[in-house]
Amino acid sequence: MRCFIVPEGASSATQNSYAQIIAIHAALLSNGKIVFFSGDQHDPGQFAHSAFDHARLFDCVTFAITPCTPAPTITDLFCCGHAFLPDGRLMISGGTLRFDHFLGTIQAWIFDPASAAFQNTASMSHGRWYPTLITLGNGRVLAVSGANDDPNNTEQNRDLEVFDGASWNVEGILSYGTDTLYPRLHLLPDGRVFFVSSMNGQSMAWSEGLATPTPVCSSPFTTGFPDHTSVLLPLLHEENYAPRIMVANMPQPQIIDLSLASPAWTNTGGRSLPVDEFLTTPTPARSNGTLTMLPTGEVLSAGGHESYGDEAHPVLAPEIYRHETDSWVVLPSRTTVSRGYHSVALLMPDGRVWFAGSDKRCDWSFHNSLDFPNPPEPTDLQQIVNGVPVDNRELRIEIFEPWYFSRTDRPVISISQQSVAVGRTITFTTPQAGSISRVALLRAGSTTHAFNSDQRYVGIPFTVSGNTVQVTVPDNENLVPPGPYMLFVLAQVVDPQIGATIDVPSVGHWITVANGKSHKELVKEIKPEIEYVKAELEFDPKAIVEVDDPFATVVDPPEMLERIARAVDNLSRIVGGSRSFIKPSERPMLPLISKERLAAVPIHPLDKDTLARQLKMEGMMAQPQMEEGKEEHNHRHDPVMDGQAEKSAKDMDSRRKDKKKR
Ligand SMILES: [Cu+2]
Repeated sequence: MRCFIVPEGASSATQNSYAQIIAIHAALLSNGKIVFFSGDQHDPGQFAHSAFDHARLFDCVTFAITPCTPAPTITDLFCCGHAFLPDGRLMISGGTLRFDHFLGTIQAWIFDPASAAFQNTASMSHGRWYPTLITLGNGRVLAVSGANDDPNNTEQNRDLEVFDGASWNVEGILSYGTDTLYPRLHLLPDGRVFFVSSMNGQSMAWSEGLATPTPVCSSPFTTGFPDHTSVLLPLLHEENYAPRIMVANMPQPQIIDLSLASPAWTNTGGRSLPVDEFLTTPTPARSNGTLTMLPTGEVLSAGGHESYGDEAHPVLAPEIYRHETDSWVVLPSRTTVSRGYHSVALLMPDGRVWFAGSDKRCDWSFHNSLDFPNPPEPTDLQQIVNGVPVDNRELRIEIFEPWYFSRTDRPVISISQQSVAVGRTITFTTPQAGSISRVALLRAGSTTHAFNSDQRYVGIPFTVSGNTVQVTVPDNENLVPPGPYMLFVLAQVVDPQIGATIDVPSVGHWITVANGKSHKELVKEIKPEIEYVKAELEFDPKAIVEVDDPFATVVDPPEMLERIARAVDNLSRIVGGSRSFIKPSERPMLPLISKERLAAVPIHPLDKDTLARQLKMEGMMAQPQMEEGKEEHNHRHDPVMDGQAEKSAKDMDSRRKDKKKR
């Protein structure tokens, strides 16, 4: 077990600038690379110059850093949200439309690992700055919260908006318009999206078809400030996939078992860190620390500060939480880089953990006067040394090798299968087949602002015959939402040193999980179409006898052909295998949410204290009041997109006004 800064053994000057850009957003791609990006890099100067082209790739094997081409240049992805699409591309939406006081952009992008490029896609109906994106079981991506694009509307974006592969659709609305930035969300096996973050003191849940989230229990928090984090603990077949969620970064983490009839947050086992030169307590908070799910099912808690932005008190010793024993263990191998606000952590395919990013101070990054001949004045919050704004970007990358990484007894698997649908099987061989204790699917992570909305661990049933292992992926797309996963195998090994039996993980093998249920939905959906065609084609002698014109009952041939073609298209998709998306016109029938139902959702008046607190998050601003009426649409907008946005903005505004009248 050890930690090291890359490149190992290089000079500190090389290590100090290695990442080239600050890694505020990061995702593990199924080609074994990590994409990381940061738009304006938390820098008002780069924002003012529309210098948003900050994205890089990190190779998890060679540690090489390479550019992404092209990276977005018209949208500032600083403080956007992201989640994986079923095909392994990364859906990204929102970001910074205005810097201080922050507004969110309506734009959305898709990052394609194959071309290493960002592609602009359909915009959302309103802006989002600090949104959370999460992939649903049907492969659509849900966007929640974020500051909107309207300087006169101080509510956060309340639309529950879903991307279906082609466009965004508002499918519900949050009950609360404040305290919801970067909400910590988890998809439960029953299809509900569970909100850890407080909404008026409650933990809520929402699923498609509901107008608004409904309360589940009280939240462990009274506000939505995102320096805490949460993780969905391993979903294990031997536990009937009971969903348990842990929240951490506070001195006393808490856990909830959502399989219980009346779930409630309770304390986990206690923590105790050795008090070092930085720590003032054995139970420090880890403000903006990260939680990373390891292949063993252990959760690695790392980084953070004793309090928000408290650079003097970094928490350098990682801890591990084991949910089987509800216990915390402090690891002997310490990280060396202080990681707080805007830092990230990701599990790598070989089981190591990647740490990057962080604001060295919780104010602006820097603006490089060499890049810009006439940079705007630094803010009074910028650290200035000898008249030069200090670069606050942490560019060191650190790798953590967990206890199992260097073992020579890690199980080795041989597998050629690259994809599987839910309800189907994966087959592989291994000489350790007889000692396998678990097969787990770990979803590739995507993370920002101390939260990883994609990471997910599902332990699935398997059978062994000789050296062959057959694994069945449960037929529940809400348990294993479609997308990129790594298959890890754990084998029982008697450790020669301690004499005990331990579960040692393999390296990860990439496998794409496809959404099998969309087939079922399509079958259900196609049935009426086939019935329609059948009815039109059926010869009805009675009808012909009763009407004067026998051809009146014959449908228009082009229309009929069109319907038949569509039915055949759908059938070919079913026969041809899995598919990623259901187009809007092909959706299964869901109860539509009428404007009346949306309007009936209560609006809660803006809490000025809450707003002030949230506006302080970026750069600890002193003056949170909004500059009403000053802002026009940002000049970097695409005029075509603007027209659409204005139209939907008008719709939504009149909806909001209607509600406020009530
Ligand atoms: Cu941020």
